[in-house]
Amino acid sequence: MEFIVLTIESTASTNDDVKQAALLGGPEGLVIRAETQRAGRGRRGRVWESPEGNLYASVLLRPPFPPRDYGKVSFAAVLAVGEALDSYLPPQAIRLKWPNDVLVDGKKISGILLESIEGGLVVGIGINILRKPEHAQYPATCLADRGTVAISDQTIPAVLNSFLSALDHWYGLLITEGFEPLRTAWIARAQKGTLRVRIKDADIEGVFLDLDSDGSLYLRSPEGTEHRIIAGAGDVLANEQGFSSA
Ligand code: BT5
Repeated sequence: MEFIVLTIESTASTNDDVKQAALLGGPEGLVIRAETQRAGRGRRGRVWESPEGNLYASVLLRPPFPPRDYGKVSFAAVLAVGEALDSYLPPQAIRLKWPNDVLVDGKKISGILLESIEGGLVVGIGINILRKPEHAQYPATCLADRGTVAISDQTIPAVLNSFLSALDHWYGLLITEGFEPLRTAWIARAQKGTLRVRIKDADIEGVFLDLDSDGSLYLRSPEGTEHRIIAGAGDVLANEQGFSSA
């Protein structure tokens, strides 16, 4: 895929900018990156803190498959973030947490927000490079805290470029071969152990068992019951390190 990257200084949310460009007929592969966001957002209306020094970008995709399968693209994006960060962190430091978190030593370094639009999908990523929220509800980290490579002016564009080539790879594979190769790669890097998931008003705690062929999570509760949590239906609240993302 051909990516066209536009970099702007400040915006409300790069996801909104790409959505607007999509409505005007923007091409697949359009990427808008901002140095800072005034109204960066996470899932379900949560705030994504977006000070200068980090990566904030959104990519426009026009998947050749039906919207019911769009959720699988978040696994392509998560795998791509993991790979983009690999060369900056100690081996094994990165873990992928269901459904769409990237953790370093159990702390959140990145967030992914997928929003579908008529005829397309906006994939927004935030990666903490120099700054992390000091008072986040849950532990957060940034590359500068944990990285093994010095950060320079070139780090943000370089991380974005690696992310885009890895996204191209995993998204391409999803189109040509289906979800299975992504499922296998995701499980290999997954945060396992005990997770807690909120479904509507109830919390379910359990040990990670598997990822289903549609991206759903299988957990076994302490009483031995197996639960299947459909991607998008629940948020993982905590694992044994006490990390929460909801
Ligand atoms: C996410 O939401 O993790 C998705 C974040 C997506 C951000 C990108 S930036 C480019 C594009 N434009 C946007 O407006 N958004 C996308 P969620 O899983 O709901 O996590 C949000 C929670 O993470 C918050 O409630 C905080 O607890 C925490 N948080 C906020 N800012 C953070 C940061 N910079 N680093 C780590 N954690 C953060």
